[in-house]
Amino acid sequence: MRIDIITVVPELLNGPFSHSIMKRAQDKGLLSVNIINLREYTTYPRAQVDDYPFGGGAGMVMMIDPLVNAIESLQKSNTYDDIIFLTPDGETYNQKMANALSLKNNLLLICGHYKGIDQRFRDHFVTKEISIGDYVLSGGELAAAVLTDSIGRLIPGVLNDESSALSDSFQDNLLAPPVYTRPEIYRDWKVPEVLLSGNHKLIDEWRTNQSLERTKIRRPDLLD
Ligand code: 6GU
Repeated sequence: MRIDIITVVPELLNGPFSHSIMKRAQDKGLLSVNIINLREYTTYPRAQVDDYPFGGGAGMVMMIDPLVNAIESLQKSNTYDDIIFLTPDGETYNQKMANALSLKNNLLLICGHYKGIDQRFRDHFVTKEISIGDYVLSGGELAAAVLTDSIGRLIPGVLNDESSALSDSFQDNLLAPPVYTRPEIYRDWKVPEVLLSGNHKLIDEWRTNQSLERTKIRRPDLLD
């Protein structure tokens, strides 16, 4: 799978994919992440990519032409399944969307900045608009990192234990159960007996119950 990300702050995306699971996914050749600097595609002086809004008002607006230049250049060698604009007024992201996107081959993510981007770009190029929650970030980069990580880890072969993505919180609309490791007793806090029993039927039942209880208390909306 290939994920291309267009940004005006490429430095922000240096870290998130260079470590841990995202690094392994790329080393294994299962995921390729390409950061594209929008300023390389502008024809305006001083690498300008934004301008004042028509009609006035606060903030700057990202111009359509650098974005179209970048996309059309990328499209010479790529066909995108989706062109996704990261924006706080997009559809709220969730695990179901991550699952669906992990089945695609080529995604292009566009990071917004300033007051937003020219609406004509959204109307004519963007195929999906996604927000990662009801709060405002300074730009779409952190959201693009969230999408890339959550999608990348679902690609078959990326996680060592294939089943471990299936037991994540949200995969069955339930939160994950509590987990424990050594030591068996720390201070006077003991690991639940059932987990030491070796009885996998009982352990599975306990985990399912814990998941249900946790979900009821913390996220009853998931059970509706
Ligand atoms: Cl995708 N972008 C920005 N700027 N803020 C956000 C967001 C995206 N999702 C939640 N807040």
